[in-house]
Amino acid sequence: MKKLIKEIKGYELLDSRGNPTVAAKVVLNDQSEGFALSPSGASTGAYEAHELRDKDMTRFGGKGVSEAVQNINDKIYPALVGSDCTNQAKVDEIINSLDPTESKKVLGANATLAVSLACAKAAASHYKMPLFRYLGGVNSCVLPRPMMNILNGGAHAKNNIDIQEFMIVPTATIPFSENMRKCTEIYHTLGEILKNYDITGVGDEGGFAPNLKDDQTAIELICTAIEKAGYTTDEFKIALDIASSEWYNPNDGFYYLPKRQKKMTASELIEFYEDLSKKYPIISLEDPLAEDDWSAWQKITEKMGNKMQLVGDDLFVTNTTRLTMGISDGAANAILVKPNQIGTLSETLTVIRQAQRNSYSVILSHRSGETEDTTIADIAVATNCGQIKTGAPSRTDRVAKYNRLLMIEDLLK
Ligand code: 2PG
Ligand code: MG
Repeated sequence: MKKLIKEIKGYELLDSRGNPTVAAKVVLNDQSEGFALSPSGASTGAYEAHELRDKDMTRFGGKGVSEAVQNINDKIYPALVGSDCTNQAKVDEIINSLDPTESKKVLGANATLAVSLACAKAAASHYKMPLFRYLGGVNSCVLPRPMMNILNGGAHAKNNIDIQEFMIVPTATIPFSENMRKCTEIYHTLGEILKNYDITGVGDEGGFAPNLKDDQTAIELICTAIEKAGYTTDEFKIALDIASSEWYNPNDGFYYLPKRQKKMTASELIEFYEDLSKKYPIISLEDPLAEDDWSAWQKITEKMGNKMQLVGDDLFVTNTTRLTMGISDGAANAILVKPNQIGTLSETLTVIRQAQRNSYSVILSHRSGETEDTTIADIAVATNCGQIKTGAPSRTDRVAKYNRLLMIEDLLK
């Protein structure tokens, strides 16, 4: 049969930070091919699936992925050869059956994801379909609103800003290309404004990385950029990824902001967010509280959940078990979806369905260490999730996803 898997090969390639990453090629009997790369995070959640690194200090400072690549060639390939590539659920079930651990510790989620996505791409190519169409069928029609990260801090930049991501979000849902044009204009306007500041270049996701008086100043400068570019804060809102798990000490329950050297309680943080949301046009807060601070998450959801998108990234790690806890505890009202946090396409699609059934918003997301792989753009359209987070309009690893969406928009016309 033409759609059976004939060959799988793993590769050790590089990501946008110059660290090794896993890629996989899947070839079918009819010579259709799929190729995919896994990304990698800097501010990873404690409950993410396991990213397998060699820890051999004589190669890439210990970050090599040759073992994960070997797992593809020696374990996954023999198990999948001859399987029907168009049965994604079965493919992913076979991959998962090779690893008895919940977190994919044996194979590495970087190995499993690359193969899982490459299978889907080979199947799409077999049917001569764009990936989003293969995954979503005729119902794939919604281009996502970009949550564009134009100012970087936290673990993604060497400046003095503690909040990790400052994003602009258009309130208009369509057209995608117009939203992109306007967001890009605001990005460049911000760049002009920041020429008068102490700027350290750009961060991992292509956003500017200035040193500023405080984190609030970043929000003020972005509001100025929106207006200077000719738009209003009714047309463009602000979203923040606080990435506060990076600040949290589970032993004493305090949050330590490393750059400002500030110590805060969860209640003080919630007050700070309430205050910010009164002053600025903020519509979305990601990881405002830490992955283990469930009671504080419940509190913020109760207080702010009816007027604000509260996004669980480290909190949910694209995992149905953690999302189930959030749903039953009333924690957050949105989920960030990163396929490499869970390690297969099927599990990614399952958590998206679970979120959508339970009225949690879904945002497809890149990682801070990215590649030219654009699969998240296709998944966003396939699932009609409506929002994507994939960095600034700067650096090819970020722009590749936006360009893919521009091409999908054209295809859908
Ligand atoms: C996040 C991501 C992507 P990282 O925290 O949302 O922006 O960062 O990949 O470093 O976890
Ligand atoms: Mg995050």
